[in-house]
Amino acid sequence: LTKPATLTLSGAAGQIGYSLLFRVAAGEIFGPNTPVRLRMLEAPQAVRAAAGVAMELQDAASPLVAGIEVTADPRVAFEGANHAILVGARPRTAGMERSDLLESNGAIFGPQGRAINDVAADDVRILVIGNPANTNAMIAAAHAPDIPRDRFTALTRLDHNRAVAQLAARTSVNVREIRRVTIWGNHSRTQYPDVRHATVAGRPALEMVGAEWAEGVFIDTVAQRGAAIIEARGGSSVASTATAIIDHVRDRRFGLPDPADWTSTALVSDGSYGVPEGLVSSFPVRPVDGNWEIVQGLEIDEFSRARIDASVAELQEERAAVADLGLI
Ligand code: NAX
Repeated sequence: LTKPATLTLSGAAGQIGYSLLFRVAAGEIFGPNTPVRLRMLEAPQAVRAAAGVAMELQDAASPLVAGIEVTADPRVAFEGANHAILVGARPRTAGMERSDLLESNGAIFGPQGRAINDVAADDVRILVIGNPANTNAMIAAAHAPDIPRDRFTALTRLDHNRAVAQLAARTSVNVREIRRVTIWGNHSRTQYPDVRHATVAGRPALEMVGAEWAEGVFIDTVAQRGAAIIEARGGSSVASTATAIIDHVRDRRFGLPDPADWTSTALVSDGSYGVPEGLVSSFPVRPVDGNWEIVQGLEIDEFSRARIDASVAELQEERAAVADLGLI
């Protein structure tokens, strides 16, 4: 066995936490040779529920679990953390103004960013799931000046996986035949799922599916999948989100099954593809030495440009709103 990894999960008593923690304990992220210390961060009113989940985790008797701690204090939770997975957020409720939503999330992600900055391990990587995920990641990064920007990501792997699955279903192939799909922009309805560089069993995807589907039904299905699941299931995506979190962290550590492929994550823009620096936007990425690197040099046609710009415009509005509120 190697040295244990320390993973801090916020929102640990929530639905995604309940699905994710048991899979981490079973070795799905770090493999069978790396023990994990689990730190469960919750809001004070849910600490008791988190302690109940911790009891169940103990009862799973996983040989890979090197410790379980429950706390409501970010400075305790992130102490020595190698992986910070930030699920806990203030959800949007009926009638809530966007500024209220951003403000209450600022009150969560600002202090958590500061705590990560001060007490996490030197190699900490941060993945934000709680919505609005991109902007919450930007807020956390703004409060963690000592941590390199490229450590901060927001999850768009679920959108990516949804896009891969839709393309595979449309072309009647196994998902393993799909390469080079991209999610651009915000984890929201404005996102741009892009198959223009994608291949299906080595053939250009666009030729196989046609522009009408790729620019219409495909984009709508992927971008509105979360809403479709809420409508059908009566609750938001939980197990598929846990799968996407596992895929994201595992692939960054261990690499993609095909190194010529890429995946998607939202990260702090360095200005690539005309996305203003500092916005947390989704890009095509590959893991390089444990960090995500943006795949460079892809040709962006007029259709893609307009779709990327539209989603980036939404991110810019969110940034302006949190700047007005003094959150960054
Ligand atoms: P739940 O409401 O079941 O769980 C959230 C948990 O976070 C609760 O237990 C709550 O007590 C906790 N929490 C609230 N404030 C906290 C704080 N300051 N510190 C620590 N914990 C805190 O929601 P769940 O289904 O688990 O989803 C959580 C988040 O994931 C939501 O914001 C949701 O919008 C987001 N999603 C993001 C996705 C993505 O692809 N990026 C997809 C799925 C999901 O909808």
